[in-house]
Amino acid sequence: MVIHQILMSGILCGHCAALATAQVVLWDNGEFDRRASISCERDTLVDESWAVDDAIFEEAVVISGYRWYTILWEDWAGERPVAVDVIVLTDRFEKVVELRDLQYEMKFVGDFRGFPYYRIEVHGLDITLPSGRYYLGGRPVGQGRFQAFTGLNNTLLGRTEAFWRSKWFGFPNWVSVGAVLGTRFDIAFTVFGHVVREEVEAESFTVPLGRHLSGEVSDLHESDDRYITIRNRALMAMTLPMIRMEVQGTTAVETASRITVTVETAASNLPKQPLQRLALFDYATESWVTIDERTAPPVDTVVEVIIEDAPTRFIAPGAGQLKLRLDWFDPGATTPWGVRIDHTTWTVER
Ligand SMILES: [Ca+2]
Ligand SMILES: [Ca+2]
Ligand SMILES: [Ca+2]
Repeated sequence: MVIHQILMSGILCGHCAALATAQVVLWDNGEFDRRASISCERDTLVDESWAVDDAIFEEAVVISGYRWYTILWEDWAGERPVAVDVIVLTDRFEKVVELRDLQYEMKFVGDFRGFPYYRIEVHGLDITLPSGRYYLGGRPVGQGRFQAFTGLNNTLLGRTEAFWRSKWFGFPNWVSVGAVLGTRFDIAFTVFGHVVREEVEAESFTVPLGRHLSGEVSDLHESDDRYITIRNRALMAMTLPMIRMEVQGTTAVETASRITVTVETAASNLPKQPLQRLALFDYATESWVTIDERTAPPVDTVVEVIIEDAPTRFIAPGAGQLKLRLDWFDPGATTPWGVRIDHTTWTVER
């Protein structure tokens, strides 16, 4: 297998103003189900307690927001927390970051055992994490009075229940909440942010030119020698390719810093190989942009094209659609010929 890598540059684009950063739900552990809660607070009657629970990120992410539920014991006499803290730990409980005294939004949701509970949200965080499993927590900060408890639920998502630590209560090391409460619980929390890098698989394809012989869209997902095969047909026009395939995918990334297009293809072994051309659809100019052109190889060959020049124009605004076009031109062959496509993918990076 041969690999060609091309770095695209110098394509100018006047229509590619940066779009607002899209925030998506990276992890959702569900709502507070009003069964249990645990001390999670700082500078209240308690020096400090932390409750954390796990979230798994399949891709590298940037966390921008965190939401959880807090019961304010005795309603803090109507006062509000002065700030909140957010913590992120590795899956071995090593601290990645602890952000203190953050601004927050708080909304009354209901009562739990006679005390009000609130949904607290922190936004504007900028925590970049490699893919993996982490423990996260949030807590309000008081002024030496009252108490605060984090709302739990029994979804038991991730790989473990919630964990808790409070030197003040005699638990200086992390313990599972089940060890403290007698029942296993998760924390009800949601993590917001965006993925740093997304592998986008083909969702659909069409063969506007040529005859589709075999293969379905899932054959494009892996380099596994399972192919889409297409044979030539008569030329529709001298200027058009004999074989054309268009592939579509969808990304959650709205503003990309880089798009890498990877294709693995081969053409019949002919006296003269056809020209293979790759193009991406530019949604800003509504036209196709050629990103690679080469003689089609007779054996499976990977072509990787890196687009760093305003790649966001290749993503449909709002819908997130990507379109790739593969063309093969008349090689002047007198016998039937064809191509096979083993793999097409986009890697979209923020
Ligand atoms: Ca969990
Ligand atoms: Ca192959
Ligand atoms: Ca394949």
